[in-house]
Amino acid sequence: MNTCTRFLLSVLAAASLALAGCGRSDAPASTTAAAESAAPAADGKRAIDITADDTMKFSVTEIRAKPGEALRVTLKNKGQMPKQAMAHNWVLVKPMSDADLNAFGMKASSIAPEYLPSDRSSVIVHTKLLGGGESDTIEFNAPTTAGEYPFICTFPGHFAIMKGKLIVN
Ligand SMILES: [Cu+2]
Repeated sequence: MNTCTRFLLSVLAAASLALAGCGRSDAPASTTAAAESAAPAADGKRAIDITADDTMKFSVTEIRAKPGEALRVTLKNKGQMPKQAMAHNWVLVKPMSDADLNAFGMKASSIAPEYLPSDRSSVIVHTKLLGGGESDTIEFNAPTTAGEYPFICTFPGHFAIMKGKLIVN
C-alpha cells in the first residue's frame, strides 16, 4: 500500500466515523434538550420559552414561579406577516384589576413604535417588540410578593386575547 492509498483509506475511515457519530447523537440529543428545558440552567435561571405566531396567541398563558425566582423568558415570534401588521411583545405588569389591565393595554397599544406607555410604573419587565422570525430573551427575578401578575402583548388589537399570568406563590 503506497502512502497515497493509506491516506485515502484513513480519510474514508474518518468520514464514516463522523457519519456514524452523527447518526448516534441525533435521537438522544433532542430528548435531552426537551428534558433540560424544564430544569434550571447551569446559571440557576429557569428558562421559559414562549412562542407566538400570526394567530395572536402566546404558547404559554400561565407561568408559576417562586417569589424572587430567577427566570429567563424568551419570546419568539414564529409568524410570517410583516412586522407593521403583526408583531408581538411580552409585557409583565403589576397585579391589577381586569378593568385597569384593559386601560393599560389601550394606552400602551396607542403609543407607537414600541407600544409602551411613557409612564412605566406598572411595567415590571418587557421584551422588545418582535416581527416574524425575531426573538428576545430577558432575565429577571420573579416578584418577591406572592400574587398574580398579568402579562400581555401590547401590539394594537392584541392585548384582549394575547394575555396570561405569572403566578407567584
Ligand atoms: Cu401580539
